[in-house]
Order: sequence, then structure tokens, then C-alpha cells
Amino acid sequence: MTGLPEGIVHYPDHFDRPAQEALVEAVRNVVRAAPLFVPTMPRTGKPMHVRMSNCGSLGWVTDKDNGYRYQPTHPQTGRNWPPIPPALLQLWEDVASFGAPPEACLINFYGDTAKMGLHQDRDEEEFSAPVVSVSLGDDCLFRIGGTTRGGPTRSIRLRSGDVIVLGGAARLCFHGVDRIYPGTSTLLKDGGRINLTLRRVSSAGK
Ligand SMILES: O=C(O)CCC(=O)C(=O)O
Ligand SMILES: [Mn+2]
Repeated sequence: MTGLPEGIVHYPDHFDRPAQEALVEAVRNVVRAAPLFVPTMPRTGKPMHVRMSNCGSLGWVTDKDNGYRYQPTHPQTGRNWPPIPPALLQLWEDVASFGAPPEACLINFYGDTAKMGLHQDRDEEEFSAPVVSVSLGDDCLFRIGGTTRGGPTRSIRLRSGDVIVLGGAARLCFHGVDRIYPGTSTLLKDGGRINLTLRRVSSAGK
């Protein structure tokens, strides 16, 4: 797609409907073992709009007392996160152009009114690896800015099956989700949107 900042690549419809259904099934299996939880903001303890889980050797979590971080275990069950499903490891192989596998896959579930404020993904050590993001279910309005807060932004609509890669000069760009468009997809039987982000966390030593 043209018009996006250098380093952002949008692959509309990367996953066809059967592949999306298989991914939803894989996510359901993950959340059976690692239930969705409500993350809270550092210091204020304010709940985020999304519910979260993870798969991979590390998962991203946040709470009032300990803030943003990666850890190998679920904050409520204390168990290790389930493994990243093979289809997502394959996606990373196909689009990340990075010689080491992802360690974390953050799962965000958005209800009809959920959103996510503009932020950078910067809790990883390895910024030379991209963040690879998959959208499933209802459409959303995704906002992308530059690498400084308060600069100009643009918005694109992400649809079920789309993949977006934030890499290179855009790895630390501000981004967020302004809104969900309820009822725009039949993929999830109770509606809503799932976002999956694959991340390399520790330095790959290159
Ligand atoms: O839901 C999305 O598309 C973006 C999610 C995101 O930016 C994050 O989890 O850090
Ligand atoms: Mn993010």
C-alpha cells in the first residue's frame, strides 16, 4: 500500500477466510490454557480497554505495581504461556525478514467499544526486529504517527485477515486503535476484534 511511512508494510487479506478460522481456533486453544485478563496501567492501576493473553516463551503484561514487562508466565495462573501456533511462526518467516524467531505473541481482544491509545512498542531489547500484527474479526481504525509524540498521524482501516508490519524506521512509531466497527465481520460469533502481535524480545545477538 502506498502512503504509509517508510518501514510500515500493510498486507491486506494476507489470511483467507479458512486461514482466519484456523487462527481463531488456535487462539481459542491458547486462551483455554492462558485465560484473557484485564491489564492495568503502571502507577494508576487504570484498566486497559482490551483483554489480553499471550503465547510464546515470553508474554507482555502490565499492572499497577510492576508496570510494562515481559515474563514467561501468566500473571494469574503462574503457568508458562502456551507455544506460538505454527501458522504464526510461518507468518514471521514470510514477512519479518529477521533471522531469529519471535518470542512473544500478544493477544488483544477488543469488544465493541474498546480502543487503544497512541503508544510505542518499546519494552523489547531488539528493535531491529519488526512487530508483526494480525487483525481478526471486526474492522478497526488504526492510527499511525511518527517516532515522536504529538506529530502528524494518519489512519487506515484494518480488516480481518490483514497483516501489518512495523519495522525499520517505523519500528518505534506511535500507533493505536481509535475504534472498532462492530458488525463488520462474521468471523467471531460474538463479534469483536482480535489482534495478534509477534515480537522478538531479547537481543538476537546480530
Ligand atoms: O490492535 C492493534 O492493532 C494494535 C495493538 C498494539 O499496538 C499493541 O498491542 O501494542
Ligand atoms: Mn503496540
